[in-house]
Amino acid sequence: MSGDLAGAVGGAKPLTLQEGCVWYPGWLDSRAQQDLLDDVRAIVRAAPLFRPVMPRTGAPFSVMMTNCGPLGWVSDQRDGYRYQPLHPETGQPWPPMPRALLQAWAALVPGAPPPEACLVNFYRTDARMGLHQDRDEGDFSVPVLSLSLGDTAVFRMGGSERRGKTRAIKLASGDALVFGGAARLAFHGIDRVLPGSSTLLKEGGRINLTLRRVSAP
Ligand code: MD6
Ligand code: FE
Repeated sequence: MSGDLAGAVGGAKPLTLQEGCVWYPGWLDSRAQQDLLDDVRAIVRAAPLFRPVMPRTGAPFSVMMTNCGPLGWVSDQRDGYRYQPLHPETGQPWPPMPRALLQAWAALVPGAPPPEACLVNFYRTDARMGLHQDRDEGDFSVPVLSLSLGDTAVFRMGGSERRGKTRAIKLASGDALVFGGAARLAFHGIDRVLPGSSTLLKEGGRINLTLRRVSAP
């Protein structure tokens, strides 16, 4: 189980990428990363990874997913992107959010209402995520908090228009990213995962956790 995050967090100084978007390189130290990985393994035992498909086309994602918290993000061909309280394959409620995630939320998004969903994305080294906005939530005034574990990924971010200018940053294991304010609806995606860039996951690959407030105020 997770230890206390106090003293295990901080890392390099935060960098503002654009208004409302703050990157905290190395926010989790190696012990906190290992503890969070143990939490993720317990989540996956309770709520197995599933492979979402795109609305309408039914094209599978290259990323596998699961969730924890009262709500989880899912997608299928018929009903599209949405949040729901039950796992789409097991029909069971999502497991609770581990304490370390709630502590990260309290530290990095102070004053926000509690997160309702944590989407766990699992990338093998050939997985990617296309440019998208996170807009399935009922309240865009609350930031999304992202935590990364395992191999480094090339994270691309743009502005509020799909065709706008973009920049890329390398998100490494332990990095946190707060996506709020004017950046809350910025387009972003994962260009690629850099194989062999971390030893945290024995088989390689990357895990990204995004904590979200879903309900309208
Ligand atoms: C990823 N992240 O890092 C994908 N969304 O694997 C996201 O899609 C994301 O990092 C909203 C806010 C922060 C993010
Ligand atoms: Fe996203």
